[in-house]
Amino acid sequence: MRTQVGIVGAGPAGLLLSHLLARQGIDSVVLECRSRAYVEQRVRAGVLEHPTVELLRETGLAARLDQQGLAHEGISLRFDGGDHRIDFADLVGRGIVVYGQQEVVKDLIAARLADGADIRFDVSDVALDGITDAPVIGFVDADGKRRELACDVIAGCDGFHGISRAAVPHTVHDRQYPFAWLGILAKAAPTHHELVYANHERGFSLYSMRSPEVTRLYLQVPPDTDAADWSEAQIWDELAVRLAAEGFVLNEGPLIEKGVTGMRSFVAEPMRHGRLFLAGDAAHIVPPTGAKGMNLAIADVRVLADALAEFLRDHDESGIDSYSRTCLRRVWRAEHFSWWMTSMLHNVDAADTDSFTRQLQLSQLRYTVSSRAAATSLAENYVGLPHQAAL
Ligand code: RFL
Ligand code: PHB
Repeated sequence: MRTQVGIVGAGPAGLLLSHLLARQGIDSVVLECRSRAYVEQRVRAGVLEHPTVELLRETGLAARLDQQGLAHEGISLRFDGGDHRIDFADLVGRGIVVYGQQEVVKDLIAARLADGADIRFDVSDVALDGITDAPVIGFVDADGKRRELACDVIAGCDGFHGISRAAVPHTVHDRQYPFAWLGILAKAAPTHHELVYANHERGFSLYSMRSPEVTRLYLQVPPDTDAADWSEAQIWDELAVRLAAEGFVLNEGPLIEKGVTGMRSFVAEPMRHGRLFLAGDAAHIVPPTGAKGMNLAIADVRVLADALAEFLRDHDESGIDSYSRTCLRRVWRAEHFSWWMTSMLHNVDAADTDSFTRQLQLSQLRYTVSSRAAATSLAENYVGLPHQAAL
């Protein structure tokens, strides 16, 4: 088998890269170790930044997004018993769209298959070879046969637990947080039309949604929490306490999903070795508080698709040579924003609610909601800095 770009991983990064390359006349094959049903059902991100939405529109991927996505023009920060809206439309003239990551993945798979793309699900034993000059990806296909895919370049879009990162000699920047998120998806109509980020002395809580029928909610929990330890009743009681605000009603409903997500900041530098390029979670992770993970994966592959097209079509290496540097500037902006939101909103010291850290958090929150300059900074980062911005 031979292709121009061998892509490992059919998450948002790998699938969008394949789509963007095809638009520039470049062939690719996508290898995914999970089944199609699994990647289409995996519940993850929900917030699409403005530049992400624009890119999906420009590249013909937004038909369902424009019908079903929920356009939001702000978020609320809730703390100290008060609710404070950050008005994105007023502050920066742009908003976000709430649309599940698995819906983006479904749209991408449908578009690629309609275009005759070669996406192989259920592959195993993926191994990368010849990275410095003549790349070959070895794998066992769904039918059990061992195959080799020769390619001009490899894109490692295989997420945080993939195999690609290990093939790039890199330096790691890593921070783990002393808490996790217990997330639920509930068949309950949202009662509030925007996201609520709540700083509460019992811990952070986030109110989000997926559709007019489905609410998505999160609770800060200790990092070693087993989701099974929380009954439905306990979850609803705790959410009611942490999200409480005047006039706020929480609709309860049966749970569709329940899981615990760890919190981590992680960057591997550089994002390229020879003819292997890392993109998305394979190279970097942010804690979910800033809603940046999928958006960063999408920004990476936009840069990568252009760089690879120039290289493969015009033999111009300038884009592939600057790929890692260009992406890492945006990555570090998102790392900072996500760390900042996380630090401001979580209870880092459950034993001592009068601590120095707690007072700093409350001061930062009061400043953020009362100063137009501070609120604008949050809004500009949250809705997403333009892909072309000098960062
Ligand atoms: P993915 O989505 O992990 O896809 C990688 C794919 O590679 C496959 N794979 C392999 N395939 C072949 N061979 C191997 N050896 C392989 N190893 C792995 C995997 O099966 C998978 O299909 O990475 P990608 O494409 O870089 O996309 C990144 C995003 O998925 C991630 O950043 C976001 O989900 C993070 N995230 C959020 N991002 C946002 O932008 N906004 C949000 O609101 C948001 N909320 C979240 C989140 C992540 C969460 N969790 C569960 C981690 C909320 C949560 C709870
Ligand atoms: C979500 O809806 O899943 C979501 C929203 C905002 C975040 C993280 C997750 O910051």
